[in-house]
Amino acid sequence: KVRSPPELLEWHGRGTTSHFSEIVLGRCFTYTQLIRPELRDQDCRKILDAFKSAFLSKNPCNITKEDYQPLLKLDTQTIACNKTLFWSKLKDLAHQYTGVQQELVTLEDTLLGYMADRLTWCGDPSTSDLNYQSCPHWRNDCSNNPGSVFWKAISQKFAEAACGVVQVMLNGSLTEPFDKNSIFGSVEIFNLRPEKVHTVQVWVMQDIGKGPSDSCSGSSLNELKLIVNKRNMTFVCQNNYRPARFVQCV
Ligand code: 2NF
Repeated sequence: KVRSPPELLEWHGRGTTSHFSEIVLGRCFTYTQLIRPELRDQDCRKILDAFKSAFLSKNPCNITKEDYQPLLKLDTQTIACNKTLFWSKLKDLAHQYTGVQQELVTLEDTLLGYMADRLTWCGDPSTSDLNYQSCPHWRNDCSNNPGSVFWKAISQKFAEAACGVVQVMLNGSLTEPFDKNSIFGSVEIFNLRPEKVHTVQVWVMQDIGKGPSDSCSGSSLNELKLIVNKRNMTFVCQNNYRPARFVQCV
């Protein structure tokens, strides 16, 4: 198939990642055989099929959470209490930190998050192929695209499963470390179960070399505190949490 010139691209976002199916299948085997061998009996081909069935041959602006339910049902992984780490606008630092603090788990350290991290995917109603040319951009085209709906669905499930104390890493170098339109601010925080989660512990991390800041007492973090308290959970906030400071790159 000849690549269409840029002006004829259907959507404004990047197309499906080359070798999408091979990458997802390979990551699934890496995860279930090497990273979490307790999941070695998971059927990666079945997982890949469920993943692709969620969006293939469908309008990529009309994807729903229900499309991903068969995939989510195949994932039976559980996460221990007190071990969940949410992040917003600090992905790299959150992952550097879980790299050393290995019992903490971000969404990208779970099977589905690991399989999909940094990939793009979409299909088209007129074919059963992946669209490698372009996919809807979540701001410029539509929000109900395969990627956005996937991340929201698995973020919701991840939050619903959390228990005990949950950790949150936010970016203190932004004027609004807590962004109520982010996935953390719109999906994860509202899907924590107050019956199971007693405390939300926030670490507000600032870029190295920036002067002292006290984001915890700022209005953005206060907005988060109000949401947490209103949902009957305890709010704890710490600026530049020391153990995470040590893994922060200059
Ligand atoms: O790509 C991921 N690994 C990913 C994407 C979306 C959400 C992970 N998440 C989960 C993680 F587990 C975090 O706990 O949600 C939390 C982070 O999401 P966030 O929206 O709070 O944080 P940002 O740094 O603002 O965004 C993370 C990535 O998601 C994209 C954004 O462009 C960035 O690549 N993103 C944010 N909101 C949307 C949206 N509504 C979005 N992509 C599509 N639709």
